[in-house]
Amino acid sequence: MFDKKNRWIIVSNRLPLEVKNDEIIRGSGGLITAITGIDSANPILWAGLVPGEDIENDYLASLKKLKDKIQYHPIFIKKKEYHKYYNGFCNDVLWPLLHYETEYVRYDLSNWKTYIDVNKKIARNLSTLIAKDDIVWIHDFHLLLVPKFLKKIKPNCKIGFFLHVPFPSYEIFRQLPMANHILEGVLGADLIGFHDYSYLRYFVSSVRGVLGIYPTKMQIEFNQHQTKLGVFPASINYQIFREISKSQETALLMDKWKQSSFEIEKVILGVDRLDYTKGIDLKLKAYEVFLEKYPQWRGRIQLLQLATPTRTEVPEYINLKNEIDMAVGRINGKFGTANYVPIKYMFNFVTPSELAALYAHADVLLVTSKRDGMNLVALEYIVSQNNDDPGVVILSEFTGAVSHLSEAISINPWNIYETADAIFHAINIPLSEKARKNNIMKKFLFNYTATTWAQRFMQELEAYKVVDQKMRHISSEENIPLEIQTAIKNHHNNLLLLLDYDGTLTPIRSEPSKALLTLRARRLIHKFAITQKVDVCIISGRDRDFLKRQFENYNVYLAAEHGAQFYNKSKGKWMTLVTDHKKKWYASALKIMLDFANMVPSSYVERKDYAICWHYRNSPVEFARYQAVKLRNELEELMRNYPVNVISGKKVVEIKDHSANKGVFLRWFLNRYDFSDKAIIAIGDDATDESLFKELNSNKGITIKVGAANSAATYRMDEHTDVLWFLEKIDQML
Ligand code: GDG
Repeated sequence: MFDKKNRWIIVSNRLPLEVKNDEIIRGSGGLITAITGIDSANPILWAGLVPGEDIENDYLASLKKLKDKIQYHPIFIKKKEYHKYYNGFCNDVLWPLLHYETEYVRYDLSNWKTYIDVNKKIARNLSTLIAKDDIVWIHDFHLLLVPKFLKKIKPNCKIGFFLHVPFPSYEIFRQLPMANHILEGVLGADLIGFHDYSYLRYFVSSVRGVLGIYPTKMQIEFNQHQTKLGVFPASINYQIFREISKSQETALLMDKWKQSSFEIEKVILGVDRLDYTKGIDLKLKAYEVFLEKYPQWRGRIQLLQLATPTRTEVPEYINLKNEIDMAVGRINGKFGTANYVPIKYMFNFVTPSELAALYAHADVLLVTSKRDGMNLVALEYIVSQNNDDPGVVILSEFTGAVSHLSEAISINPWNIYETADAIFHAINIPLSEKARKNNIMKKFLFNYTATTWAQRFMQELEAYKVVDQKMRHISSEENIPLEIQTAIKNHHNNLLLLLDYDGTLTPIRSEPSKALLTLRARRLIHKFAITQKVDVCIISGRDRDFLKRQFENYNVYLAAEHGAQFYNKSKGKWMTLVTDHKKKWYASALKIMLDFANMVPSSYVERKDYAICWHYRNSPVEFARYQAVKLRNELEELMRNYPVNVISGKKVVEIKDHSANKGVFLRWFLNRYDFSDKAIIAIGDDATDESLFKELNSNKGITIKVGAANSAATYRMDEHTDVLWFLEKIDQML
């Protein structure tokens, strides 16, 4: 069981509360139903955006008056910014794409930028709220980048993410131009939850295809951070729906409904937001087919469709509304009589009691969603049924709910003939069978409530072991940590800088030959190199020719191939530090690697003096990754008696002399030269820098890791641009 004291910070796009004329109004929708249904012993703080100008004071004053178990934390945002982020990106790009409706997608670069900014803003705002044992649970596609931004600021905080909508297949998702950013963003979470296993599977295949990462089991490792995946179907608060359905108000409303339609024997109900994903058009077509095929039911059956308004100002939605209005009019015109209206259609919101009355009144609930993450309406309908005469659910197979509502009649909504027959079947099911079906599903929902959903998710999140990041964060938004400043001052500004190259002094490029120093970096290194007090040593996996070209005229030490070769700046000479075993393994390893280079398009072999690399960063991901595993196995098998290491890096397999190691090099370097009067700082970004950090930590040096991954270093920075900022700051100090 989990700790009931921990506060849950729930984050969603909007807060579920709006202030109108000094009054707080609660919103509706699936996400709100699921979250407000949670009855938890843990204190909950719900954070979300509140768009509007100059509304802070009124909103906060109204919130103060609100009596609620949940605490609310509004994040205020200007309407214009909200519009670009919410309508411009969430609803014009993500919503249709995630629901397979790619023809509705409208890209606009500036809206994407606003989406990034707003996600960043939310993460920053949250970071000021989060206390030590808080657990953060972020909801839905509006906030896909928040996990990454928040993890950066709060690496020790447990962050969960839940997707309320479907995750589409890779072939759809890959169309998204910013697919990689979206995946990288959400992978900042420690746990990602989906309604259905199929969504999880598609997510995994997209991670594989887009990012080229191979997840193991239910876990993904990205940037050395582990993200767990899980299936947690959302649910509703059983008690609340039971209570409303049994209330007097609901009973009165139901009587009213019955009186107004006393000649109708069967009522088919539809409750959907008027959205193209909900398939109301297909429902109407199927109902029309039903009335054609089963004329005996004309005059005796009615479709009661509640379509709640959504995005009413958007052209696509206006068109959709016109289309539905016309179809309803046409069917009513075709089959209606002076006493009979085949479709009762409401484009409106109803109160919870009115909704409960509709649920209780209807004989069949018809859900024809083209895609629907879950569909809570189906769950609400089941729970609201009267035991004496329960109704039947016809449920689209494209909803998440279909996986656990075992007794619903499952249909493919595109097959309108099948749906028409399903209606006929549903209204003819004997009472005992309807009761049996309803009991099974009701029992399931009695035990599996919104609280169970949240507890299961949070339990799993709490069990997640956040790798204890004791590393202190160095950020260009603050100053250089005092301990570093003191260490430099204590050594009278004498300093030895040990700097990795790729990913530290330059960004990682898809073509390694293009990873060159910027002018800013060159100037800095030059400035350090001419100072008597500062020594610089570049320690890289690159070969000596490359380093020579890059640092030709600088007075710096160079360690090439992870320290296999060393350039002594005072003597202007290179020396080899590893024993030359090369003759024994080099030629056969090269032959194997060249074979792989011939086999995998755009892959190539880089020959160094004491190492060989097979690079596949520009090759077809799946195929190359598969071959990389094969190559590694083959090299390990065939070279097992030689003094070599085979390592897999970022889209590279490398075989190298085992004594070429940055830690080993550093030990030699510090023994050979006397740096005891200098403060020593090492900065690096990849796995090969870890041995260097460990060695330097035991020599009381300062070690700095670039990137979010766990590391032996004492400090960490976010990216290579922070390294340049840091070095400039040091330069100013000297
Ligand atoms: C998203 C996903 C997923 C509707 N009209 C009225 C009203 N409602 C309430 C219903 C229900 C909710 O809104 C609709 O929930 P759904 O789950 O059916 O759909 P979305 O809003 O699209 O929700 C969905 C859900 O998130 C949860 O994860 O299931 O797939 O798209 O609770 O009762 N409530 C009131 N008046 C109305 O007129 N009072």
